[in-house]
Amino acid sequence: MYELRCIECRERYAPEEIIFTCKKCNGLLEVWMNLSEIEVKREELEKRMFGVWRYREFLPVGKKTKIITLQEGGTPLYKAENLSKELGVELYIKNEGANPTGSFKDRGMTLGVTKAIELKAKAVGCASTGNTSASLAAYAAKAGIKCFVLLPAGKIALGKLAQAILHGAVVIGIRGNFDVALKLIREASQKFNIYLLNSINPWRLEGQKTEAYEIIDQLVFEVPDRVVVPVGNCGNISAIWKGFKEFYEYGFINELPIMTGIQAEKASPVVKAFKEGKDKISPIEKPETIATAIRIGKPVNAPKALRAIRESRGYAESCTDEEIIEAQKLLARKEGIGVEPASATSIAGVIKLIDEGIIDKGERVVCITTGHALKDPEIVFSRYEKPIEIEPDIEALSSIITK
Ligand code: AN7
Repeated sequence: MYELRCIECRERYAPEEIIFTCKKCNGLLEVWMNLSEIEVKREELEKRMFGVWRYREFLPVGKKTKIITLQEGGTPLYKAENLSKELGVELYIKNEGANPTGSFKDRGMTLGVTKAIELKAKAVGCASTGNTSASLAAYAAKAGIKCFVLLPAGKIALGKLAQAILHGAVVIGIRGNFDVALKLIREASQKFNIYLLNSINPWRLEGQKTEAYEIIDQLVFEVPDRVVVPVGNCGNISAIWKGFKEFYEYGFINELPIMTGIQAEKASPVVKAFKEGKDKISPIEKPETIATAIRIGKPVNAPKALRAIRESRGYAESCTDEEIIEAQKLLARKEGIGVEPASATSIAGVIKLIDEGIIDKGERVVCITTGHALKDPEIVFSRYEKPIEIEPDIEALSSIITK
């Protein structure tokens, strides 16, 4: 049994209702699952294919529902041995770039688009800084349903834009930022019966909570000290925390990790609210960062993220664009893991928090890297060394090799 509940006033709503905020108090909604009805053993889970649907009993879809899946999840958890030595912590990387469309959004979309079909929606839509649109476009294609995506014009990394076009979404550039685009699609989704699949949709987050389940699985049911997550619209960190809490409540684990959210300096309303001890963020009207995925000034799920951070006795910090690029380079060149700038904020955050004494030596830290490096090739061309071009003779080549 599952239903929707308001996180503020606890009002309940039936799962069939298409609703994204509480009718009484306008609070955010979350899916409540009756975990006491679930009966599944660890050994049973371990027999199944590794990925989102391994945890079928914990996912709120009807028993007979047809699942729209691209075999998402099941991403690697790397032990970052070189960086661990350098930083003095036990560092793991949960590489969400290894998902079908190259980001963690796929976990949400398998659930969200399955729900859309269950609710007999004829079209789906989202606003996006890029990855959400790429993912939704692919899952809508698989489901055979129409897809509208609204993107801040000129501010989308090239790979993501290409994916949305490739998978046949109706791609609409908005002359404004993500926050403006989200407001517009929320209005349009009501007016035109488009099923909204931004992370304000609580069903989508149910797919993303499997990031936590998988980390526990991969650490052989041990709990890391800390999980570090790049934060934009605040859906993912909230979903991951919910996943850990559910495995705790179910009895699979008996402790919880510290949640740590990292934002880009000029798009960091959550960090500001956290440091000022506030429950609500003050929106940033003109967020700016090279990490375009998290160029968000009014994160809709901020109340959930702030709770996740507080409940877990966690922390929030921001990093500059320079620190983000340095971290991206470090991960690429010390560990062979290519991630997009937004993802590198988690590494940049760890480095900063070690310096600040927030992260202790020897801590077991899991960084979520949310999207693949190929999403944003332009950043590499503009911020890294240029390739060398020479005449095809051995003299010219020698001078480079022996330099
Ligand atoms: C690579 O695609 O918001 O805090 O519209 O693409 O759950 O928003 C992307 C977000 C981190 C932040 N890393 O996650 C979108 C969008 C990457 C991302 C985030 C995003 P949330």
